[in-house]
Amino acid sequence: MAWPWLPQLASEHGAALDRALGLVHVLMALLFVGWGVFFAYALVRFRRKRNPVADPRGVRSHASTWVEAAVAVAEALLLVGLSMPLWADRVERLPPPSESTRVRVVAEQFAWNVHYPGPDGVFGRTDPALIDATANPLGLDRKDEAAKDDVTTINQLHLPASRPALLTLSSKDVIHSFALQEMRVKQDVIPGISTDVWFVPKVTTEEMRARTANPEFNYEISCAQLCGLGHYRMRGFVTIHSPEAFQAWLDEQQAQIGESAEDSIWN
Ligand SMILES: [Cu+2]
Repeated sequence: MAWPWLPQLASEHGAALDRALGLVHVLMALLFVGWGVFFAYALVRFRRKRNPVADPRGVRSHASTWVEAAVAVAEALLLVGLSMPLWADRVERLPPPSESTRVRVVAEQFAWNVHYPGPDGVFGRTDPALIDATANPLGLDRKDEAAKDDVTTINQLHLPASRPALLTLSSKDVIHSFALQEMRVKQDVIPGISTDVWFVPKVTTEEMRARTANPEFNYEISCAQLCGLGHYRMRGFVTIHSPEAFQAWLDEQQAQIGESAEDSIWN
């Protein structure tokens, strides 16, 4: 079931979230119409002219009890049958790191710092003392063995399609919120806490450009939490590649580290 008012969908779990969202709205619409009709009925049926004397016994039928029970059952089904399994799938059943693309994303006013572990699969050491706002916003210690092959970017997240992306989010300053609307991902980023978030991108940037007939289309990371004066420009970009193109991008980044290491201030 696709709801025409929702943004394009590009992740594996998104369809189930959209379905739950739609069903909750359908139930709420039914309740809204039901209560509205009942209100209008009560205004006419119990008007003063027709009921000069109040009836102390009130309602005699049990219809309203049954309707209330039906609403409660529907709400319980939506919560326990639909929403809780979806939530558990997001937060309890993380994919194994060995089968995922692992990325650290560190939010700050007003940018997204992206950190890949490189071919060794180990994130290099970071140290707040090494942070330099322009040259080394992550405080990555390039002297650490595990850090030598690490790739970092600012506001540019690259991921391969059809493989779980396992992101670890943290913040350098205030509360931000990491939102990828086409992936149906939104997670608050809290200073002092690392939060894992995962999804499987299914549609590459190229495919989405074709689907939307918009050659300029880009997936965006938006900050969904008002985080300061520059909040509006806290915007990153996500490129979803085919697996081969992603590897090519990583290799290219890798080669650049080699070049810049020669005149690097950290060596
Ligand atoms: Cu922010």
